Amino acid sequence: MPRIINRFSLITAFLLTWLVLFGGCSRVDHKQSALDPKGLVSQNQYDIFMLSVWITIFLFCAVGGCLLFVLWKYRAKSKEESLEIPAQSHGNSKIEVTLILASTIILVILAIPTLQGVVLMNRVPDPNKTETLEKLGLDRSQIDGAITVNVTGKRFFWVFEYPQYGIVTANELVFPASKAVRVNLRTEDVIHSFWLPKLAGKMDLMPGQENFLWFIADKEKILSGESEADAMPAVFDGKMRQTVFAKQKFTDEFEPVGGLFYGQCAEYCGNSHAYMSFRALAQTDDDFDAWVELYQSSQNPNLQPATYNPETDYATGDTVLFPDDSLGEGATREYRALKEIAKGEAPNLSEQSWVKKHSDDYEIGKQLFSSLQCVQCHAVNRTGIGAKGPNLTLFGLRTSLAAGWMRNDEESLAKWLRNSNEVKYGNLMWNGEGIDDDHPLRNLENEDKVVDQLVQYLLGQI
Ligand code: HEC
Ligand SMILES: [Cu+2]
Repeated sequence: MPRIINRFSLITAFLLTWLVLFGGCSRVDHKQSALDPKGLVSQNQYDIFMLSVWITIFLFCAVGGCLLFVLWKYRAKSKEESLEIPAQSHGNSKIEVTLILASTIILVILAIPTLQGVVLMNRVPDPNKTETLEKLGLDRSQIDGAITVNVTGKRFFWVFEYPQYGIVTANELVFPASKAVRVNLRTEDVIHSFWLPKLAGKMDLMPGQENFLWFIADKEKILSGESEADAMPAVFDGKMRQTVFAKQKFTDEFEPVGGLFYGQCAEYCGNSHAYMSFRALAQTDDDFDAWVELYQSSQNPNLQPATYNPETDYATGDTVLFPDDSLGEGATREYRALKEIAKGEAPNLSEQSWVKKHSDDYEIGKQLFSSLQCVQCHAVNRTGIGAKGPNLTLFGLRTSLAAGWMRNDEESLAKWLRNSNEVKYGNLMWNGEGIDDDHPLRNLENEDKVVDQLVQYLLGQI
């Protein structure tokens, strides 16, 4: 009987230990898992990791096996034997040389792919080296069409600038799935670390030094048999946001959405470090181009609507400004042409010709955005590249809020605006330089109407 109990408690202890040790680990394909590579560079790092895991398992078995063998073979078989002192010896050159050689060979086996991996991650392959491309399974067009993103880490969010296109955004890195992405890494304050486990691995951002990494998604893995439109919902028309919200009901929920990758700052940088995440959104070439175009027109001051001009022909959908005194003295408001309007044809706001582009709440929210001094830190155009806060152009297309980790919906956004410190402790909107209790942004807690108008304005950026 005691024997059974013994065995039973042993098994229980084993299972409990297992549970404690691995209960915290979740699915291998979880959002920030390096064990679920979906790109060339991350796959390479995964392969090297697995090679070292197998080598380690082999060593564990070999050393452990030898130990068990020796323990068993040379055990004392009788009482007398256990009292005898065995013959003493010291060293065995043959065994020692063999062990040194074996360790060296193992290190070389590990070093070769590791060094190759370092070379791979440090430079985008030369498009003229057909042989290298073939070995990596890449097509020349994937490299020729590479895009560049200048990443700036700031406490506690990310700025993404696309120098080729002259646009800038924050916290969501939109990229074409079939092209290589060069990432230049800079920081404006302390050391951060850019970690995009499923695609790119990890690299530090150092003050006064520019670091680099690159990645290219494995499109087949993202599609996994689905059509492009289903597997990679478009960002520019809001499909990505809808799909993410449909699958993930709460802020902390994770359900995989094709084309959506999670990243994280991986170097402690202050109070809100744990919430300094970001997202990378893979797109088809067409959807990426459409997204770039939309951004370019939103961030191009020459394309902003002008005051109505009786000397101009307007096409259906054109936007112009008309004065609107209901929004304040000298205020203007955007109107959209409902039909083709010839020169001077509809100088007045006839309902058959012009329609208000935005709701009243949106327009008031837009004014509040200036009067409450949000513009002190936020830009809704390209000029804000050095701004203290994230660029909010087309904010209504973003899936996430407060650097990648919250749902960007009306409810979370209102919560954020009421008291961002409660949502993300230590963030530099609430605790920024020069912000004290008198600043308007610290006094929105009970201003439901104002908060709602700001929300309408911000999410209306589409
Ligand atoms: C002192 C500068 C400052 C002021 C003033 C300021 N913000 Fe911010 N804002 C920030 C910073 C910094 C962040 C990034 C916070 C984080 O995620 O760590 C931020 C984040 C945000 C975000 C989330 C952006 C994203 O990419 O997730 C929104 C929305 C926002 N602010 C709106 C506002 C509004 C509306 C106002 C005016 C009431 C305002 N901010 C005033 C600095 C400021
Ligand atoms: Cu950090």
